[in-house]
Amino acid sequence: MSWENAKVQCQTGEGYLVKIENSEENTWIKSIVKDQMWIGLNDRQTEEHWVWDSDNSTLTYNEWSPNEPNGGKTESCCMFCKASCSLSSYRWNDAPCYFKYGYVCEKLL
Ligand SMILES: [Ca+2]
Ligand SMILES: [Ca+2]
Repeated sequence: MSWENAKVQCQTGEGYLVKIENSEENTWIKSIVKDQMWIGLNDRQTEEHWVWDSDNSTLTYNEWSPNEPNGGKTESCCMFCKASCSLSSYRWNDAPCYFKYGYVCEKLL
């Protein structure tokens, strides 16, 4: 589904699109990623100002794919990609927010 729909879907479960704060969390999430999936990172408000949707915080860690983000104003939502980015393991890519991917929610217990 689209990034926006994924966001709503996470909120319905009282969570949010995942916020990745460090390499340990990133590695753990990659271990459960099965397909291309949205995460909470986006620059929808201000181009090239990437924030996590859950709390509007900026990046403390990133694992962008080489040459990403590259989409300018046409790509403002972040997802895990592998084959479509010609990679052998998942890394981050900016993509058009209306593209339909899976998604990773996070919920505080
Ligand atoms: Ca963008
Ligand atoms: Ca991109």
